[in-house]
Amino acid sequence: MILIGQYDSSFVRRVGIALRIYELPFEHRPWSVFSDGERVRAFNPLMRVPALVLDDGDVLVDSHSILDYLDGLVAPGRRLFPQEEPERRRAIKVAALATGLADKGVSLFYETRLHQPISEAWAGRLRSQIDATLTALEHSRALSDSPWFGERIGHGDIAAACAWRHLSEAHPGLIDPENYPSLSAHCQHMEGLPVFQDISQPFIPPA
Ligand SMILES: N[C@@H](CCC(=O)N[C@@H](CS)C(=O)NCC(=O)O)C(=O)O
Repeated sequence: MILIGQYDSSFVRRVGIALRIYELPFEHRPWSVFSDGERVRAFNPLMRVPALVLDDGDVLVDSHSILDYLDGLVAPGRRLFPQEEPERRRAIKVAALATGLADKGVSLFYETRLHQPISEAWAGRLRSQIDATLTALEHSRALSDSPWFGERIGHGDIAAACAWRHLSEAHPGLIDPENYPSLSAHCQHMEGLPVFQDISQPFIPPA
């Protein structure tokens, strides 16, 4: 398998971390959606990352779809979503909120860095969506011990930490960790894990 995209994308990173935890061998092509846009488009008409090229040449896009496929490659007991309800739906909800949060962070970056003039109404809406979602994740995280669900980390834990890192680096000063103490501690802990240190890249703004 070939994973396309840079690890400064929280979406690419969550897929890379899952591939590593699942011990699935893959090649990594750290292409930028801007400077390598046409190379990315050859694999994904959306010109978006992540894209995962399978061994038969088929290409999966969108981190959730990719992880759904990868989960099917491993035994149920190793999957990174809990298999029992209600933990499963709760973890799926956390992952969805975290990836939605990352989407808002990406949109805010594009609005403030790539769009002239900046729409303050749109940027303000994005900031309020980011704050409300961080608050919801904080409440959820504060209710759980470590890890968030079950006995080991899962897609929800990973997605939240990847989104936090991207937001912090793409929007310095936007997040005040003191407002989200449980979430902040969670993300710090995750970043200390070997797999997070290995599958990582500081944020590189598009040229
Ligand atoms: N919902 C998608 C979001 C992927 C996404 O927004 N990727 C960004 C990089 S962080 C991208 O490729 N942006 C380029 C563009 O949309 O033009 C997923 O979960 O994979």
